[in-house]
Amino acid sequence: MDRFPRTALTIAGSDSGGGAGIQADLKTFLTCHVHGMSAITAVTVQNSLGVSGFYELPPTAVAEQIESVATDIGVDAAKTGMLASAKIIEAVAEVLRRLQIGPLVVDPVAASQHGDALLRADALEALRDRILPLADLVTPNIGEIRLLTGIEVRSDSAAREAAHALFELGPRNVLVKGGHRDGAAAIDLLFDGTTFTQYSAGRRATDHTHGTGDTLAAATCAGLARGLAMPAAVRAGKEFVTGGIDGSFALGSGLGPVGHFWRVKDLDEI
Ligand code: PXL
Repeated sequence: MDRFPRTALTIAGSDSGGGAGIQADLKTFLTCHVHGMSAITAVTVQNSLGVSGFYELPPTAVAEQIESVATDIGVDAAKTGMLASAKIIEAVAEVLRRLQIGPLVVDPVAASQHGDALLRADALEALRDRILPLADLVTPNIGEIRLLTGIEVRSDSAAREAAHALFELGPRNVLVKGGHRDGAAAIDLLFDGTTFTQYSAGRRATDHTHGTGDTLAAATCAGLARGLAMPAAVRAGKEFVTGGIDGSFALGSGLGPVGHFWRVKDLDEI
């Protein structure tokens, strides 16, 4: 390894409540031992009760942040989260492509856990056509799969059908997340166009799951930045988010966040 630590870039929205978005990504990067960098796409106004609004950055400001860090510091892996609008998506896709930034994890964020929109309705097509073909991994939940493919994932066979349909949209790997499905286990399915790999974790009885999707994608991105192959990076991501859900906690009067510091040692001594 020529340089330590490795670097990871998140291209995402700010969550003022600190549980999801850029804030979740940077905390995850830290605990997964990579140097985290950020290109902010939008600033949400939110707390544990939901998102009451968001302010987009100009698309050029988003692209310039990416170009600035990529051309000086270097990016060992990147991830996208909330991309907000078609114009931001176009600017992000252009710079990612031109500077050949990757490996790239795409979390196709469309809405918050409360159901508040984080992607404008007219931006879905741009996400599908401009960003997914650049992805080394796309990590949709069942709601995002419905939006992107029209497939309703209620069974294992539908999960496989969705994986095939998403793969046809251009990413090198697809992770169909089962966290929002029923069942005793939260099963995620990785598909590389040929082989399926299953990742299972017992379902946790908690409502405090704000930021789980971001955390899984960021931890997987950190694994890729550190040189792990895709199946091992996803395993590391799943392990990290499962520990985070075990360590999640109530905060405010709504949905509490994933506990990002569960792997930090000696907390009592600080
Ligand atoms: O968890 C998806 C997500 C991504 N990005 C931002 C968010 C959320 C959920 O609330 O606020 C900025």
